[in-house]
Amino acid sequence: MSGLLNGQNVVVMGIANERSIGWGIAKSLHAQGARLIFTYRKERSYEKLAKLLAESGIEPLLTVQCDVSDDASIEAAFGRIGAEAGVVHGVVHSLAFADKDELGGEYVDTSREGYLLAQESSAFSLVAVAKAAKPLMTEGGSIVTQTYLGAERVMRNYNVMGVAKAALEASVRYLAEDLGKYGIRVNAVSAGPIRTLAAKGVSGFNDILNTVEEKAPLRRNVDQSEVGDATMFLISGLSRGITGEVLHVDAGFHIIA
Ligand code: NDP
Ligand code: N5H
Repeated sequence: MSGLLNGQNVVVMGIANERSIGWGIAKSLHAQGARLIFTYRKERSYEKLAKLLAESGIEPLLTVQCDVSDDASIEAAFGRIGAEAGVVHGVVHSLAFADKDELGGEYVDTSREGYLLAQESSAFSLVAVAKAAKPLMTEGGSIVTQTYLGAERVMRNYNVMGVAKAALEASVRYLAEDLGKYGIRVNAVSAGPIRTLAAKGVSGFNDILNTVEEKAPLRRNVDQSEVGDATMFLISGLSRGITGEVLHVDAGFHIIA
């Protein structure tokens, strides 16, 4: 089968279940012939992922645990990836975390602990992963992360995560400069709201979806397959001239005042 990613080893981090954006991305990468390596944190996520892979007939090159808030875990995971895959061509960072208590009320009330947890899990994790992947990306390649409009604008309740995503997007630019000389590109996809586990229990999520449907140029929301295809494009050589970019996959919502 001919695909844009034949012979390419791509690491996908952050699948919790069938709704995960990471799963949409994995399907798009698989459709283009990529060899996939998965990382997960919780055993529960591993079980869900194993079932999804079996159901969809995707055979992973490797599945390995990686908690991005733990340096030793990142080192061990990428050590195994290096040993089993040799070269890595792509990395998809599709994970974030903030304490639920920080995702409501006023940003001014953010705790030191909550701020640091969101930054460590959601922004520094990209830096740590890029550092660990770099020695394996000997043929050049592409790193793609997932962000949200709350990095650029004040969105109700997004609070500490908005500030973490702003750091994530700035990290994309600094990493793009550092890694460009090795032929490694670094970009972000800024997705519109999608109902996933991370979004679960968010009060007013329906209102957010309705606002997008009403105001976005395309008058609808986006889904995981659309974010998956855009991420696949950024992983593939079709985007070879693009780095340090934040690509909005949001039905155009971000252009509307
Ligand atoms: P999911 O809940 O499906 O995925 C979140 C993932 O983050 C889980 O797989 C979780 O793994 C992982 N994770 C959290 N903390 C850690 C950690 N310390 N180490 C390793 N993995 C961790 O949600 P989404 O698919 O929605 O989220 C994926 C990305 O997309 C996130 O960056 C999110 O901010 C972003 N995004 C989401 C939007 C949306 O509307 N859903 C919109 C724009 C961006 P585990 O459960 O195993 O801990
Ligand atoms: C403006 C909004 C609504 C406010 C929502 C904020 C969502 C923030 C995302 C973070 C990642 C959610 C989060 O960490 C939830 C955890 O505290 C609890 N959940 C979990 O532990 C589950 C089990 C695991 C799988 O979740 C994680 N993260 O590991 C933003 C929304 C319109 C769009 C959105 C939902 C953006 C985004 O960044 O995800």
